[in-house]
Amino acid sequence: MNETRQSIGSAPSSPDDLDVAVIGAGISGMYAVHRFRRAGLTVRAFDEAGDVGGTWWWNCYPGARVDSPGAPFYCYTFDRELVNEWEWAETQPDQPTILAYLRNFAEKYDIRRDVQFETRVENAEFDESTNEWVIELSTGERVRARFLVSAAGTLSAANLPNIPGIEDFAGPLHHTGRWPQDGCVDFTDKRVAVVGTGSSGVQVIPNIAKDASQLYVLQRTPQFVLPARNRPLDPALAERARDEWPDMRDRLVKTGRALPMATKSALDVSDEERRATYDAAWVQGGMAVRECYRDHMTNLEANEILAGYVRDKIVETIDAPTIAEKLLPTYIFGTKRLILGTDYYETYNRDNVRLLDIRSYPIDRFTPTSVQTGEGEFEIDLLILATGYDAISGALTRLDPVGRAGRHLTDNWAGGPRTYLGMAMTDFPNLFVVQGPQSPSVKYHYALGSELQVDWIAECILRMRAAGYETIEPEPETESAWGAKVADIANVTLYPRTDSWYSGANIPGKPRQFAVHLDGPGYHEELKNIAKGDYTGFRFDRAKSTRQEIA
Ligand code: NA7
Repeated sequence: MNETRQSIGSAPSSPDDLDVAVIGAGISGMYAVHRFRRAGLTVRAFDEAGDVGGTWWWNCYPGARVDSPGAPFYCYTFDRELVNEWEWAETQPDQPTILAYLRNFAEKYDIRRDVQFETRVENAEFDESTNEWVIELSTGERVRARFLVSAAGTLSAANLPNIPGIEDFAGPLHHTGRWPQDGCVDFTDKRVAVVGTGSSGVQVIPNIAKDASQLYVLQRTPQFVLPARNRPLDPALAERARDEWPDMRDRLVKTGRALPMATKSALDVSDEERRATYDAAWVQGGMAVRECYRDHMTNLEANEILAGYVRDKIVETIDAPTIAEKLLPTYIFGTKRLILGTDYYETYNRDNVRLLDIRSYPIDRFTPTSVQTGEGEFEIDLLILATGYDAISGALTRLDPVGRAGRHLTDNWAGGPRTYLGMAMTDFPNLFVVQGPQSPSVKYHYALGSELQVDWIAECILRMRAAGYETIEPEPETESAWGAKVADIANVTLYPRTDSWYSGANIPGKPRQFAVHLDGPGYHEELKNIAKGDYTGFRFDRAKSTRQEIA
C-alpha cells in the first residue's frame, strides 16, 4: 500500500451530512438525484463540469452526435410525459440537441438545486467508526454521506497519451472529451493534426477538414465506419413511440432494443439475398447493416462476410487505391465499438487531407511546431487528441476510493475490476456504481440501464432503513463468480477476440478484462430477482433486525 496516501476517515462531520452523495451529473447522476430525492433521501451530486450533461457537456467538439441507435429512443424512459413532450428533429441528434434535452430534464425535475458544479470529488474514504463515506471535494469541503453512488460515467476519464515531446508542442492542444466550452477553436487556414480515428476522431475529422488549410490524420488502427445517414426523424416513428411507449419501454427492458431483432443467420440465405439485404441496410444507414442477421457478432464466418462487404464499400469511396488500402480495417468487424460517420471516407479525397499511418511509421516525437513520424516532419499549428478514454472503470480507479481497513480500490482491482453485479464491491460498503465494469453499461440502452440500476439502489436503501441495517456489501465469494459469469457471456461472442477499450487494451498497463456484461436483459432480470430473493450474495451489517425483515 502506498504510504503517502492519507486517511480522511477521521474528518469532522459537517452540517451537510447526506443520505447519498452522487458523483457526476450526467445521464445517470441526474436520474440518481431525481430518484433518491423522490425516495425521501437527502442527496447531493458533485460534478467537475459547469452544468449538467456529463460526457455530453464535455464533448462539444464540432460534429459530436449520437452514434448509437438514436432518436426517438436515445432518452430517459421512465416518464411518459417526458417522452411525449420532447420533439426530436433528427435520427442522430447532435451534441447541442442532446445537451438541450438533458438541460430540459434538469429544469423539469429541478435537478440543479442538488448539484454542486465545478466541484471534483478528490477523495472518498469509508469511516468504519460511523459507517459513513467521507468525501473530500476540490473546493476543500468535506461531506459525509451514508451511501456513495458513483455515476462518474463510462467515457469520462480522458486518455491523454504520453507521446515524446507532446508537452513541448507550443500551439493549442485539445482532447475531444475536454473541448473548450466557448467553442472557440478556429481551424480556418490552420495546419492541424488529429491523433485517433475512433468515434470522436471520425466525427471531428470531416469538420476540421472543411476549414483547415492542411489536416494530418494520425491513424494507428483503421476502423469500420458505417454511414450514419442522419436525417429528419420520421414523424410516424416518433408518433408510434409516443403511442406505444409503455410497450416500447417494456421491449427495451426485455431486449435492450426498441425494435425487433433479426432471427435469421447470415449463413442461411443465398449470396444474392444477403447482398440485397445488406444493400438496403447500407442505404438506411446507422447500425442497420450489423442488425440484418442475428449472428454477425457470434459467428466468425458470418462476420467475415459482412466485414468484406464493408471493406468493399470503403474501397469504392476512396479515389486513391493506396489511401484506401491504409484505411481498410483488419480486425473482426464490430469488435471495437462500431463507428457511425458522415463523409468520413470522402474526406480522404480532399487535397488538404493527408493520412499518416502511425502503425507502420510511428510518431517519433512532437516539437513546438511539428509532429515527426517515420514518414517525415509535418509542421502544425493545432493538435487535436481524439485518443479516447480510460473507459468504464477509469473514472472510479482515478478516484481510488478507500474502503474497510484502508483498502484502496486499485489494490483490490490490481488484476482488473472485481464486482458483484457490476455495482458493488467487497471491502467497500455502501458504495454503489452505476454503469460500472461488469454491468451492461455501454452495450445496453444507456439511460434505461441507469434508471433500472438506480431504482434498485433506491429500493435497497429504503428497505435497509426499514430493517435497521446500516451497511451493505457483497459476500467476498460473489466477485469471482460474477467475473466468471461476465467472461463466459462475452466468450460466446467475438468481442473479446479484439483489443479494444471494452477490455482496457487502449490504456498502457491497464489489466485486460472484458468489462461489459453482454446480456443486458438477463442482467436486469437477475437484479430484480436478487432484490426479490432477500438480496442473495450481499451481507448486511449493524442489524437491529433479522435478515428476513428485508425480504
Ligand atoms: P476510442 O474509440 O478509444 O478511439 C481512440 C482513438 O485514438 C483510436 O483510434 C486509438 O487507436 C487512438 N489512440 C489512442 N491512444 C493512442 C496513442 N497513444 N497513439 C496513437 N493513437 C492512439 O475513443 P473515442 O473518443 O473515439 O470514442 C469513445 C466513445 O466515445 C465512442 O464509442 C463514442 O460512443 C463516444 P487504436 O484503435 O487504439 O489503435
